[in-house]
Parts: sequence; C-alpha cells; structure tokens
Amino acid sequence: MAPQIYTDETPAEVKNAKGLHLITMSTPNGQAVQIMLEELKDVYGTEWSTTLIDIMTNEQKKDWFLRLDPNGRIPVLVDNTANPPFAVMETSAEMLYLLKFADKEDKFGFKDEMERSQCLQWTFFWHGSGAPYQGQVNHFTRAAPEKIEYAINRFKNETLRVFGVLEIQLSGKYADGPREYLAGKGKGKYSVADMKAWPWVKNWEKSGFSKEQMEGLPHLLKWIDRIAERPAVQRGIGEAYNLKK
Ligand SMILES: N[C@@H](CCC(=O)N[C@@H](CS)C(=O)NCC(=O)O)C(=O)O
Repeated sequence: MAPQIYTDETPAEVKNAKGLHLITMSTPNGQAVQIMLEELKDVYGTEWSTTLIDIMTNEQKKDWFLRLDPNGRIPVLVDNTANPPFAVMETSAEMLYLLKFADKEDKFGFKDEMERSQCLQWTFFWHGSGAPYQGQVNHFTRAAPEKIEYAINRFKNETLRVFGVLEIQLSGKYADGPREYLAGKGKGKYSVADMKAWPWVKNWEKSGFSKEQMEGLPHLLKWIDRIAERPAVQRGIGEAYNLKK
C-alpha cells in the first residue's frame, strides 16, 4: 500500500483540495511554480488552489510538511487527482510535472527532443548553478548576523559569473545571433527554463548588484523586461501570493 502523504496535522485546505494544490511563499523559488500555474491557466484554464505559509515560522519543518517534502522547503505541489494523492518537491521537478500532466500541447516545453534537452539543460543550470549561489548572496548580504566579506564576494562573484553564462546564451555569441529565450531553435521559445531563472535574476538589484555590474549583460536585461511584461508572470509574483498579516 502506498504511504499516506497526509496526517491529522495536514491543513484541511491541503488534504481536501480538489485537484492541484501549491504550498508556497512568494520567494523566487515559490514564484517559479506560481508563474507556471498562472501561465497554464491562461492557456488551458488550469485550476489549482494555494496554501501560503510563512517560512520564518518554520511551518515547513513540521511533520505534516516533511511528509510531503522531506527537504522541508517551499514550494511543494500536491496532486489530489492522483490516486493516491501525489506530492512533488523541488521547483524544477514541480514544473516538469506540470509540463507532463497539465501542458498537453507543450506550450512551455518542446516536442522536439533536442529542444527538450536544451530546455532541461537551462532549467538544471539555474536549479544547480544559479539559485543556490544567488540564495547565498541574499543570505550573506541580508540575513547573516555578521557581514563576512569573503563569503559575500565569493557568492556575488559566482552569481555574476552565472548571470554572464545566461548572457552568453541570450546574446548568441557562440551561436547564430541574439535570442529572446533560453531554449529552443532560432530566437528560442518562452519555456520552463526561463520561468525557473527569471524570478531570481530579476532581483539583481535587491541582491546588491550595481547598474555598472549589469551593464555588460544587455541581452539579459532585455530578457528580464521581456518576461516581466507577461500578464501571467505579473500575477505569479503579484499580490494574491502575499501573506496576509
Ligand atoms: N532546491 C529547492 C530550494 C527550495 C528553497 O530553498 N526554498 C526556500 C525559500 S526560497 C525555503 O523554503 N527556505 C526555508 C528553509 O530553508 O527552511 C527547490 O528548488 O525547490
């Protein structure tokens, strides 16, 4: 028998949710999946419900949450249409789950295997080589009790370097000219790969990077603005996801 993913402590809105349910907070990781769901809504009318938690209260370390995601971090996607209900942890895995089950036409993915591979490459790149470093920048510049110059410089330099990797891809410097999105033939197509990186990169100023440091990344800056115009993106980072105090 499959293990139960819910206990008596699981909030009723999570276990009684009718279909897809997202447990999130509007951080860059949370926003990636929030945006994907909002995009799916615009194309397919996809429905889901949301539980907002405050990670500062450590709700994500409680047993009911760890049963869904032993890593104890948001966001988590649960699918109550599955039998038994199924939980998905890790932003990129959640987006790929949605791509498989909620994006039948591959609007945000690719049918062509080479393009699909490219989409995975850039999604994994940001998941493994971008988010963890920019996360450390935010920690050491904003949350750490003492300012440790070595740590700040190390993580800022690495984050700037990975911003530069995105710039290389978007500039088409080693390929066939500028592109609009990270994956796909020609100028590329807006996909999960962009949704994964964008919520982080758009925060470059909050992460303490200067205009001068970003000047060398013109294609990246244009990519940030291009994606920011999408209505689903605006909703995905918008007020509906703010915790009501
Ligand atoms: N690799 C994870 C990272 C998730 C993550 O770091 N979430 C942060 C918020 S952005 C969190 O829940 N922090 C609270 C904690 O560490 O307890 C993913 O991509 O889902």
